Amino acid sequence: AAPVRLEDYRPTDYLIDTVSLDVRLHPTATRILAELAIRPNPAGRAGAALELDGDELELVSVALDGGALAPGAYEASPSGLTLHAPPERAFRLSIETRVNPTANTKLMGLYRSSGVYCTQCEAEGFRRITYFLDRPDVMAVYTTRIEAEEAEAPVLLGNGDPVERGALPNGRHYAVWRDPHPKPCYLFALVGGKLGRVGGEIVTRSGRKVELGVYVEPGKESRAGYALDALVRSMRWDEQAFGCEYDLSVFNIVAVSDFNMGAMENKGLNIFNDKYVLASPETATDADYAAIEAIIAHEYFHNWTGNRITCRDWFQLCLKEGLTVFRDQEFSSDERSRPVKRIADVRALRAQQFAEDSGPLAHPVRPSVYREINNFYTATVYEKGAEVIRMLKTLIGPEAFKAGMDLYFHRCDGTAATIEDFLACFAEASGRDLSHFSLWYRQAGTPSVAVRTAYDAEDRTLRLDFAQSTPPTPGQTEKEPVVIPIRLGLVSAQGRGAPLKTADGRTLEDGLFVLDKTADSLTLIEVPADPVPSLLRGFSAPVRLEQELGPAELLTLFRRDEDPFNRWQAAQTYAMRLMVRAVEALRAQQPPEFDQGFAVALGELLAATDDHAFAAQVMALPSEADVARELGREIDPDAVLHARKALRSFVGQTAGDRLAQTYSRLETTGPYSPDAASAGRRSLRNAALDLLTAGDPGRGIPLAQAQFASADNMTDQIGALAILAQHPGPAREEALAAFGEHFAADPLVLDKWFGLQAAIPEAATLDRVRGLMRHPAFSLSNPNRTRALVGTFAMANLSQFHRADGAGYAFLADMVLQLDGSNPQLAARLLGAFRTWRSLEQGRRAQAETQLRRVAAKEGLSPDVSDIVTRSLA
Ligand code: BAL
Ligand code: ZN
Repeated sequence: AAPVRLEDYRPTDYLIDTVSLDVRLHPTATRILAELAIRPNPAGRAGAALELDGDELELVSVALDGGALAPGAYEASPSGLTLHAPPERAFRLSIETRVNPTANTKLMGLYRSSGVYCTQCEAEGFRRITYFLDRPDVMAVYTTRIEAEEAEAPVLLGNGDPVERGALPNGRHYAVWRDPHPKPCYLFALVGGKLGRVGGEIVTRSGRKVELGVYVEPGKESRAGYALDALVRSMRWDEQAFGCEYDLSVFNIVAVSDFNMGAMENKGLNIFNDKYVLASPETATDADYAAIEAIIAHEYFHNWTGNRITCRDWFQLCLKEGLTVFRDQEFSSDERSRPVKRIADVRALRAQQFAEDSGPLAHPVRPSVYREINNFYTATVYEKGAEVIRMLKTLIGPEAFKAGMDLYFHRCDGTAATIEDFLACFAEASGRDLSHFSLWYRQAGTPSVAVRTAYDAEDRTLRLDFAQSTPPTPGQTEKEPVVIPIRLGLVSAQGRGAPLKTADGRTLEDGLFVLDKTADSLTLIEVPADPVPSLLRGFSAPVRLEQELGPAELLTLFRRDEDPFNRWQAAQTYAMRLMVRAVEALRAQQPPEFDQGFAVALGELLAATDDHAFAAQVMALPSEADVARELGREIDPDAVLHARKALRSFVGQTAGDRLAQTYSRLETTGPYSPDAASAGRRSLRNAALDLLTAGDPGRGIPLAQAQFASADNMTDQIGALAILAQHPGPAREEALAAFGEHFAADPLVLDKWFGLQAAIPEAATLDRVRGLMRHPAFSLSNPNRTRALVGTFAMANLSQFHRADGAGYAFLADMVLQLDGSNPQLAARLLGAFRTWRSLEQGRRAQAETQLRRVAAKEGLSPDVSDIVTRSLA
C-alpha cells in the first residue's frame, strides 16, 4: 500500500450527516442496508467523484434518492464503491451489502465470537460492514436497527439510546438504537447474542439517570461486579476531576472472548476483551483487578476525550490515546497509591516504549507517515503520549492545565481536532508559547540527559551541568533539543532536604528546572555539605538520566529521599549496576561478585516499612529486558539471565531471615479483597517468598508448595506457581499439572497457565511451548490464547526467544506466517518481538535477520506484517 502522509491531509469532498442502518444478523450471510444522507463538503472539491471505502464487501444493490443507478454511473469492488458524478446537492445513497461474520477471522468489522455477534471498527473496520467515507473527520448521527433470530440473539445492543424493540414473524425480533451525538464511523458498534447482564444505575451531577449494563457470557455474571463498580467510580471521578458528565441514558459494556485489543470505546457501547471485565478472587489476580479498573476507566473516559472530541485523522491518534491514558493513570493514582502507580507506569514505559524508541520501529508520538494504521497503536502513541501530557501539566502548573482542559472541552466539543487545536488551548490558558514544547510530538527517540555536579564546600554552592541528546531514529538523523522539565531536590546524609536557592536569589519553584537547550547549568547557593542531588523526581520527563552517583549516594537516596519514586529508582539503579557488572564478569568467564549494600538496605526497608506495595516494587529487580536495554548493544541474553539469577540468589541468601520473617508476618486471614492495601500486602509477601526461594530453594519451595495448595485466591496461587515454575523438578511439574487440570474449563485462567510455562527461562521451554500448541485447549484463532503462549514466549522470555541457535526466531517466524492469513493484526503484533534485534550480539543478530528475511520473502503478506517486517529490516 502507498504510504499515507500527514502533510497530504485534505478535507473530504462530501459529508455524511446521517446514517440509517438496518442490519439483519445471520451467521454466514448478514445483510446491511445503509441509507446515507450525503452532501457536498463546502471545504472540498466541487463535482468530484464520491469514493467510498470498502474491504472484502459484497455489494447487493445501490440506489440514489430511491432510484436505481445506471450501470456506468458507479463502479464497485470489494474494496470500494465510486460514484463518478454524484449530484451537486444533498442526496440519499442506499447501499445493501452482505458479509459473513463467521468467516471474519481478522476480528475487524462484524464478526462472531463464541456465537456472539460483535463489531470492531477502529481504525478502519466500518468499511468491512458497508461502503463509507471511513475516516474520523466524517461525523454523522446514527440510527441502527438490528434484526436477528431471537433464540440465537436475544440481546441486541447498539450505540446511543434504545428507541424501540419488538417481535417479528418466524422467531425473529429487532431493536432500534439512536445515537444523537455525531460521531465518526470507527465508534460504531453493535452486539447480538445470548448474554447475561449485571445492571446498575447512576444519576449524573445534572440529574440525568443512566442505566448501566455489563454483559457477559451467561453463567459468568458473578464475575462482572467489579467491572460495574469500576465503571461507577470512573463516572463519578470524571465529573469531579475533569467536569465530564455522561451524555446518554444508557451505558453498556459487553465482554467477548475473541478480541484483538484490550477494549474499545464505541459510543455508549464499549466492547471489551473479557480478560478486562471478568474477575473473581479465585480466577483473577490483584494485577487483573487493577487492569480491569484502569481499562474500564480508560474506555469510559474516551467518551469525552475521543468521542465528543475526536481526531481529525489517524495521525492525531495520540490526541485521544495519550490524553486518555493520562486520565486513566490519574484515576488509578487517586483510587490507589500514587507513587506505586507511578513506579508501575514508568516500569511499563521503559519496558515497552523505551524499547520501541531505540529500535527500527521508533516513531514520533504523532507519526507523520504510515502504511498500516493498525501498527500505530503503540507504546509511543499511548504511553509516551501520556508522558507528554504529564510534562505539559508540570510545565504550566495544575491551575493552567485545568483551565486548558476546560477550554479544550468547551471549544473543541463536537469536532474532529488536531494536536495543534489541543495545544492552542493550553497556550491560551497559560499565556505560554508552547511551540518548542510541541517538538515532543514530532521528534522520535528517547532523550538522554547527562548531569555533572560540582560542590564547592567553601562557597557552599552546587553547580549542576546538564546536557541533552537524542539518538537518531528511522527517518530522523538530526535531533533538536526538547523541553525537559526536571524536578529536583537535594538530600543530605542527615536526611533533611535543603532549600533550592539559585545564584540570582530565587527559590526554585516546586523544585523545577527546565532544560530546553542542548546544554545548560544551574547553580544553587547556601547548600549544606554532602548534598546528593535527587533528579527527575517522579520521573518528570520520559528521558534516560545519566548521573554519576556512587553506591553511598545511591543508598542515601534510597534511605532518605522524600520523593518515593527516586527512592525506588535509587534501589533499581544500584541493582542494575550490580547486574551490569555481573554480565561483564560472566562474559569474561569470571564469577559475578556483589557487594552487600543493596541486600542490607532491602533488609532495612523490610524491617521498617508499612508501605507494602512500595516495598514490593523495590524488591522486583530490573528485569532481564531492563538489563539488556541498559547494556544497549552486543547483548548476550544468556549472560543477562545468569547475572540476574546470581543477584537474586545472592540477595535471597543475604536477606534470607528478613525475607522469611516478612513472609510469615504478612500472612492474612479473612476473605479476599482486591483493594490496594490488601493487594500491596500480598504482593510484598509473594515477592519475599520469591527472593527467599531464589536464595535457598530448599527453604522456599516447601513454602511455595504449601501456599499453592492452600491459597483461596488467584494472586497467591499463581504467585506460588510462578515461583515453583522457576525451579525445575517434580514440585513444579506436579503443581503445573494440578493447576491445568483444575482450571481446564476456565479460559482466562488457562491463559495464565500457558503463559507461565512459556516464560520459563530454560532451554527446554521451546519444546514445551511446541507441545502446548498441541494441547486440546490451544487455538491460534483465539488472540488471548495465542498471546499467552506465543506472545509470552517471544516478548517475556528473553533468553529463550533469543536462543543462540535461532530456534526461537524460527518458531516465531512460523507463527507469524501462519497467523498472517487469518489475523494479520495479531501476526504483526507478534512480529514486533524482533524490534530489538539489532542490539544483540553478532550471532543472534544474524539468526534474527535470517528469519526476518524469510518472513519478508513470503508472497502475499498482509499490509500489517509487510509494514513491520519492512521497517524492522530497514
Ligand atoms: N481505541 C482503541 C482502544 C483504546 O485505546 O481504548
Ligand atoms: Zn484508548
